[in-house]
Amino acid sequence: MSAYIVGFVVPLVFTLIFRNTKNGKKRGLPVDVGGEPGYAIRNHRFTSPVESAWEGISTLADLFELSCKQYKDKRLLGTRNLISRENEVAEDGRSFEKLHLGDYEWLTFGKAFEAVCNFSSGLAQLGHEREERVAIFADTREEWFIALQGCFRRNVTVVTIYASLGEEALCHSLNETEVTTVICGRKELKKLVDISGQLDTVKRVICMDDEIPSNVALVEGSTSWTVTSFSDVEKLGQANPVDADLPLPADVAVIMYTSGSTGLPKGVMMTHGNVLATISAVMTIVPRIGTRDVYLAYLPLAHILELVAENVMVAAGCAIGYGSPLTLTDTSNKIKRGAKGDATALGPTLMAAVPAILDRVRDGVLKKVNAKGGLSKKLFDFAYARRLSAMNGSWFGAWGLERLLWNFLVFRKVRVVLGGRVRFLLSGGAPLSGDTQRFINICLGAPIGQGYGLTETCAGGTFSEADDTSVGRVGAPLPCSFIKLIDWPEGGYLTSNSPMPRGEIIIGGPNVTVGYFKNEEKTNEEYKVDERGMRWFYTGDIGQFHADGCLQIIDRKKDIVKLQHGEYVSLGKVEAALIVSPYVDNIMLHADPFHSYCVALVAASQSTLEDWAKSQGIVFIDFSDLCQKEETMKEVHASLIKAGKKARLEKFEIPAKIKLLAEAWTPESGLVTAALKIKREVIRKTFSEELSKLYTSR
Ligand SMILES: *[C@@H]1O[C@H](CO)[C@@H](O)[C@H](O)[C@H]1NC(C)=O
Ligand SMILES: *[C@@H]1O[C@H](CO)[C@@H](O)[C@H](O)[C@H]1NC(C)=O
Ligand SMILES: *[C@@H]1O[C@H](CO)[C@@H](O)[C@H](O)[C@H]1NC(C)=O
Ligand SMILES: CC(=O)N[C@H]1CO[C@H](CO)[C@@H](O)[C@@H]1O
Repeated sequence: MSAYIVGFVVPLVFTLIFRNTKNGKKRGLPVDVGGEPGYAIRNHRFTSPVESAWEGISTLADLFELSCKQYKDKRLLGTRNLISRENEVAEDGRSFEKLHLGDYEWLTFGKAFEAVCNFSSGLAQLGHEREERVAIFADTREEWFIALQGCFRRNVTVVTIYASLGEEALCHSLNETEVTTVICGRKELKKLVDISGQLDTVKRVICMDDEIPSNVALVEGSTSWTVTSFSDVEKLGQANPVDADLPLPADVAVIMYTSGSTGLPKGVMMTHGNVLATISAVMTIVPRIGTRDVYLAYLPLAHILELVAENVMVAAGCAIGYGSPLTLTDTSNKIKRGAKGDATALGPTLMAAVPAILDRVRDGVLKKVNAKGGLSKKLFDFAYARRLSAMNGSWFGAWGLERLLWNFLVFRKVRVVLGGRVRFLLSGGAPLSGDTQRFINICLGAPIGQGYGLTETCAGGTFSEADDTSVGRVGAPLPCSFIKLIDWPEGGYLTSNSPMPRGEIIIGGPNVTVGYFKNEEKTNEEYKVDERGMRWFYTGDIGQFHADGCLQIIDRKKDIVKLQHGEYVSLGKVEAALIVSPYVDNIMLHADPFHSYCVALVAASQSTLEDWAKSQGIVFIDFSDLCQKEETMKEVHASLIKAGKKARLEKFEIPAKIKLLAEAWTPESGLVTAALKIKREVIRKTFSEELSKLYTSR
């Protein structure tokens, strides 16, 4: 996954807002709700929260079966066949695995349904009891989805775990949920074997790859695990069919472990009803979604955004082609030179992305344009400026001859990077910067729907409508959610603030999950049921409502620190302002109530810093050496101060001292979450020495 880290997710974005004042369309409307006093908004089209968009359908298993019957011979799940695996040796002697992948091979809805039934029967035949839980621990792929639906047909709760999760967190989640069957890929199986001594409840492993790693034989001898390949489970089920044992809406479908920003991961329990509500709501926001659409699936399915997105595609009769972040485009790291990336091979019309990926697409395009230089750069810049000023009106109003011309001359080549057919992008996981949103809008010619939601609310929350051309906001409430702002006087955020009501965001509706697994205390802290029976989740995020009912995230409660002299510093806000420095790959601001100033840890951007050093004639052994140098630190610090001033930060908000780190922060290193948000507690602990040095040294 390391390829998807280069960019950075801005935790909070304070961007300029281009308001679309011409059409005064109200996207969210005030609503009267129970519970704590506050300012609540609902979706403009639905007066009460949507629970299911389909008559008589109340679980994910029902929905899948309905779609499979309806779209029978249409293609549903596609996977590329592997032509060859090669090792390429780079100049520095390191070797990289490169894949040569062929075309997509498809399962129709009908065949996918058979595969799901077979797997479901096979699971029962292996001896997995209904009350026991299954864990899926793997990268996104076809078998993941089949296994998920197979479990649903037997009312088996699925525990989902990020493939990049560390050992401790992995043990914790498997232990806590007493999982008996783990479904994983070959790579994850190796990890599992390493910790087999600590897993008391696991009895069976189903490996999605047919070749089973060699160290497994050892474990099979010393533990009671049985390891079966996925295809054998399907065969077993096909030969010995077992009747379905369907769940009810209130049964727990998934326990999703989220790599929280602090401590051990928490398991969020979501019922079939919860997930169905979000799916029903998301169906309404993707314009004209239908059987002609093709969706490229590559984000982790262990993330609620992807899980909901794929189920939406099934419900709408779309085709889902699987890919991975490392093979996404023709120039992706793992693609053999000259071979096709996933997007080129599939030609998707719909994609989901996290801001980090979109930032990378943008940086990649700009790099190419700058490298070409000369006339073609001038042309690009000119076309971009023309389109930007045209877009300042309405998105749909921006048709016309000139647009066609620029698209043909300039942007067509950019569009080809993602296959050339993308017509709608769904972005979630973290706020997208306004710059990137505009860039993607213009270069891809496709609107981006930006969502705000949490695992705890089953990704339900808000979503920006396709015709909303503003940037920096996350849209109006989804049809399945009510959004309420409540006062947070300590932080100075009140619903009586003008010009906009502000406060802590709480989310209510049928989408709000039932709570944390085996953690009643935490559940009672963050979830509340009001006197009218509605469940609310307290997000800890601070937002404000615009006049048209759209939400903007402006801060986060626990990221605000009071300095020695009483000034409040919002860590996320400052980080978002400073990360624009070209030398910064990632940054964590640290404020301490016992000091009057802030300090920062900076994961430095290797390419820009090395370029700078070369231009200055600075000699260095390696990047880590360069990061230690006084003059490098000064240069980066100066650039941070400049960025801070530009964003009108107060003096006390700009770090007085910084430490440059040569190593990038990746999910594998545990310093950022799989959604690429920084994990403050972990980073603080890892670099506690560096931090205290920053405060003690002169
Ligand atoms: C589904 O499984 C759960 C947990 O084992 C159980 O409590 C529930 O009654 C089951 N639902 C049905 C419809 O059997
Ligand atoms: C899981 O449980 C086993 C036995 O109960 C214990 O030895 C192990 O330390 C536990 N691991 C974690 C991460 O809690
Ligand atoms: C968009 O229009 C507003 C006023 O209508 C103007 O202030 C702003 O600079 C414009 N932005 C661009 C990128 O043209
Ligand atoms: C599981 C859950 O939270 N269900 C709630 C869904 O929302 C309705 C009201 O819209 C509540 O009555 C349910 O309790």
